[in-house]
Amino acid sequence: MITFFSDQQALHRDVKEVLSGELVPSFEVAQRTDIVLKAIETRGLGPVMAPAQFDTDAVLTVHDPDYVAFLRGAWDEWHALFPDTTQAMPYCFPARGFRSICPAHIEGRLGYYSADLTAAIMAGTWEAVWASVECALSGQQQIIAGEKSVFSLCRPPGHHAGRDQMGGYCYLNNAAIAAQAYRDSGCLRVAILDVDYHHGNGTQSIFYDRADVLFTSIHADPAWDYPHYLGYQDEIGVGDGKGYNLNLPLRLNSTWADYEPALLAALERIAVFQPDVLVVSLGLDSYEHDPISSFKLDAEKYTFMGQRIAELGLPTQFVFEGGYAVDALGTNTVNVLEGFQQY
Ligand code: OKP
Ligand code: ZN
Repeated sequence: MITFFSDQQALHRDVKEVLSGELVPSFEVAQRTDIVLKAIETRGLGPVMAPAQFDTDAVLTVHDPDYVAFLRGAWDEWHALFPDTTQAMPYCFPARGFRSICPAHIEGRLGYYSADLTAAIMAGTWEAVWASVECALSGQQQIIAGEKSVFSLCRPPGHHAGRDQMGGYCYLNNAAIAAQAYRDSGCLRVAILDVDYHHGNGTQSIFYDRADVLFTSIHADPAWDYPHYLGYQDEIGVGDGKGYNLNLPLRLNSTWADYEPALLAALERIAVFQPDVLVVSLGLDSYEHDPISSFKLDAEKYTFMGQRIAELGLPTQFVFEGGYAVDALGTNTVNVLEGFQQY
C-alpha cells in the first residue's frame, strides 16, 4: 500500500491547546507521524511518497472560499498585531443570542471560524494544513488510477473541520475533500467510515443533506466527550440526505465487545449503500492507553478492524485522523492497514 506524506506537515508544531482550563502543549504533536512512518518502514507496508501539488479547486467544493482565505492569511495578520505571541487563538465566539456576522478584526474572525480552543494557528500551520490536503488528494488520485487501497498520512487531522469552521486540531477536512473529489471524478456513491474516538462533526455537517455521500461514525457518546454538540444517534440526515448519516455513539470505556457490533452495523449499512469507494477516517484514539480517550481497544483489535473493513471488497482510502498514545501509534496504525491487506 502506498502512503502519502510530506515533510511540510511538521511545520505545524509546538501548538498549545486549552485542556481542563489550562493552556497546555497539544496532544496533536508532529512526532505522531514520525512514529507511523517508522512503523511503515519497519514492517514493509510499502513506499512512502510525497504528494503532488494541487490548486485550491478541489478544496473550494467543500470549504467556504472566505474561510480558506482566512486560514491562509491568519498567521501574518495576527503576527503583525501581536508580534510577541506564538499562536493565534480566539477568545470569543458567536454563541447563542449573537448574530452570525464575520467581523473585521482578526480576533473576531478567529472566533467566527472556530468551534473551540484546540485549533490554534501558528507560523507554518497553513503550509502543513495544505500539505495534509495534498496527501488526501494524491491518495484519491491513486484509487482513481486503479489502486485497491492507499494511506493518506494526513496531519493535521481533518474530521472536525466544517465548511467554514476549524476545531479539534482540524482546519481543512482531508477526508471530506477526498470524498468530494471521488464524486467529481465520476464516482456516484462514496461511503465514509469514521472510526476515530471522537465524532466527525465536520464531515457529518458537510454531507448532512446529501444522499450521494454516506457518513457512518463510531465514537464516544457526545453527551460525555468531545465534540459534545453533535454526534448523537438521532442525527440521521436531512432532506435528500435523510437516512444517509449513521451515528453509532458508544458509552465511555467501551471495549471491543461493544465496539465490534457497532463496526459490523456500520459496515452493513455501507454494504447496502453499494458505494464505488470507501474513505476511512482512521483515528487510533480508541486505543486503551490513549491519553485523552476512554475506549479499551488493544493492538490486535486494529488488525481485526482492518480485516473487517477489507471484507467489504471496496477500493479504500485510509485518511489519518487522531490517536495520541504516540508510542503505540505506529503499531496500531499499521495493524489496521496490514489487516486490510491480509484479508
Ligand atoms: C481530535 B481528533 C476532552 C479534551 C478534548 C479535544 C480533542 C480533539 C480530538 N477532555 N480535546 O478527533 O482526534
Ligand atoms: Zn479523535
